[in-house]
Amino acid sequence: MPLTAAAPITTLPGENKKNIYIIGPRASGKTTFLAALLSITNYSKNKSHDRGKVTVDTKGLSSQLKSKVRDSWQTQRPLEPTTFDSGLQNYEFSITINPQYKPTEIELKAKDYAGEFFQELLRTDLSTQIKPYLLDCLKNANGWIVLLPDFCLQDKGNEFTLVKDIDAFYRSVFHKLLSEFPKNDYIFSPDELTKIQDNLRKMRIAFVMSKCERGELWTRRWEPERDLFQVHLNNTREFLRKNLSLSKNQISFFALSSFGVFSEKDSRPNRLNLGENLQDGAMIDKTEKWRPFGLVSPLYWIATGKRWRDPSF
Ligand SMILES: Nc1nc2c(ncn2[C@@H]2O[C@H](COP(=O)(O)OP(=O)(O)OP(=O)(O)O)[C@@H](O)[C@H]2O)c(=O)[nH]1
Ligand SMILES: [Mg+2]
Repeated sequence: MPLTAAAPITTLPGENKKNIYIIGPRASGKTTFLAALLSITNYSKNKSHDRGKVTVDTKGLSSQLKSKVRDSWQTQRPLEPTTFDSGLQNYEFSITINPQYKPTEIELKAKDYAGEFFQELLRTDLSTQIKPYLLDCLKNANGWIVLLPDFCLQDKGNEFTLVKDIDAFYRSVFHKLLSEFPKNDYIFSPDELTKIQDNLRKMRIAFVMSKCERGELWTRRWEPERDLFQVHLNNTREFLRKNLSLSKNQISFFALSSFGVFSEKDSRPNRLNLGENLQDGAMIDKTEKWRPFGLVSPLYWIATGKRWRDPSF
């Protein structure tokens, strides 16, 4: 007799089926984060404590992405930047927390935006290519995961250059994205604006400092709003907290490293720099010692409104 799949078990009401948008500047680690998250099941099994094991069930495109990043780590060849040219993929997967004991299942559809989006928002002549992506993420998202490294790259023709004042850059992007565009009747129709406003009252936004395995960030990862954002990106943090009509509990701050450090005792980054400059990117150094930090926390918070008990996850 063919086996039928069990219905999703959900212990918290309303948290299944979430549309998540992963947004951030070029090379902030968005695609790597998503692929790392999709690969977390085995790591979770081996984690020494048994508070909240996690399994991630991938299918179709999400399973392809997982393999692509594994290949890139094994061959130490970096991923290609994501582009809008061929349209964006919708990665579907589910996360089950505590599979043996009181399981909570969250089903997700994630869209991995190209970093180009972030930069395009600041142009006065917003390109027609960007508008549908802008509308989509403002109107249909349950949550955004916004990856912000404490250094930031932008496209300049064929090369990436470092943005000098990143705090001001991030602040202007969020001003456009969350304050100006949702009122702009030149870009959006009245019906679109109503839907955007409705969604902005409910949506949760996780602001995540990525690549935090670096020594000066790593020790500050437990209190990310106070010890990372207030220290490195305080104008942006103040703007998000004080100048937007989003309520306090719609915004939260996190720390993340898709690579992590070697071990609890050896906090050297498990990272290989690919050149002398930050622009050259980095690779995981020893895949067999992989211990990512903070992959599940932002998703769990978006889905449930609660902080995940183990912030290292
Ligand atoms: N140090 C460090 N580097 C990382 C981490 N995650 C990703 N990277 C590196 O950052 C670079 C960009 O990673 P991607 O995942 O392609 O970044 P992205 O945000 O998807 O970039 P776009 O698609 O261009 O917008 C690559 O060299 C990655 O290996 C991390 O946790 N730590
Ligand atoms: Mg990408």
